[in-house]
Amino acid sequence: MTTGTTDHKIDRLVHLLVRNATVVVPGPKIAEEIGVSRSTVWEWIEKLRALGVAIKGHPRRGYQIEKLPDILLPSLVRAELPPHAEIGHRIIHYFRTDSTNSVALQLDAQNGPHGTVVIAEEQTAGRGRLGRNWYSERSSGIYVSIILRPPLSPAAAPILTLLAGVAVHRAVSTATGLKADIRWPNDVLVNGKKVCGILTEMKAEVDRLHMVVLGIGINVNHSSMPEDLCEIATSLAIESGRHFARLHVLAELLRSVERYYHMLLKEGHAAVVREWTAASSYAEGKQVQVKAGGNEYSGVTAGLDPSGALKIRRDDGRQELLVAGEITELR
Ligand code: BT5
Repeated sequence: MTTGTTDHKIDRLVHLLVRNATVVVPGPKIAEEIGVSRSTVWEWIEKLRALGVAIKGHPRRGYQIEKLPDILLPSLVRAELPPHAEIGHRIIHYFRTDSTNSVALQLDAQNGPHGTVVIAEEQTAGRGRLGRNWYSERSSGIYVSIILRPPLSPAAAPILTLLAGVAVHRAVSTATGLKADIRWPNDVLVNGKKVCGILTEMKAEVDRLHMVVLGIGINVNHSSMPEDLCEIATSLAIESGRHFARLHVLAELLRSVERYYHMLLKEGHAAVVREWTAASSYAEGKQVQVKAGGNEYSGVTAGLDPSGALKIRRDDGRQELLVAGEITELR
């Protein structure tokens, strides 16, 4: 259980125990059903226990799962999605990998069709924008990359980043009841601190997008953040004092991405811009410091243009249209 994709037989083992949660399932029956030896079943049960999955029992009597494990195994995630879901119809799971975005970008159309989702319990080299790092503590956060193959031109890429922000915003609000905010272009905040970052990457030709990878990292159950991040970052658990089933938050997120993706295809960019504007306190009238293309200045936000770029009225009176860059609130 280190770097390779998760053995689908482990997925089946957990699924079998979850399906039979009310009874003790005999070891030999498990071994037969998933096609491995009894000693392998025992070994895997031990590994799963080490990962915090509560399983009662022993090799002779059998095993019983005590509660739904908070591991984002494909069969458990799919069970939370509608039967005909596009996003998540194919799920690739790792206990540990370098970066789910790097994995997703390597998949061709056959192995990573539209809607494929790559998930890791832990990333050893999680990436932010511009070569920055994403802190990816094991089993505390959601580290997921969603592959889209939209019938759109590369010019639509920024709107897909905003779409991801809107989807996370909604999923976090629905799953936790916390009040979330979006800081342009892609940070989801709770109480002014970052709980989620989004890294959109793509493969494209001049006029055609081959693939867009929406990489989403959400801090869910971290009980504290590392010292260098705690001023700017937080988790859903820290802000609410509660523990959340990552499985539910992730399922909510995948449903939400699907919903907004269809909204984009049906109603166009304006619908995403509208949703983003409604969800973000940064859309209009926010006093901000801007860093973009080597420049730094302050100003007030003045809404999104139809492509998703952010309008800024600078303090020196000039107007700017931000397509990339960073903004921070001036208090
Ligand atoms: C982002 O970059 O916010 C995009 C992060 C995307 C992460 C996901 S996880 C799944 C997928 N696979 C990947 O490899 N990546 C994606 P950016 O706007 O550049 O912000 C990075 C900055 O946020 C860092 O320089 C830190 O200051 C801060 N940061 C790092 N880890 C954080 C965390 N876990 N929570 C909040 N802030 C963090």
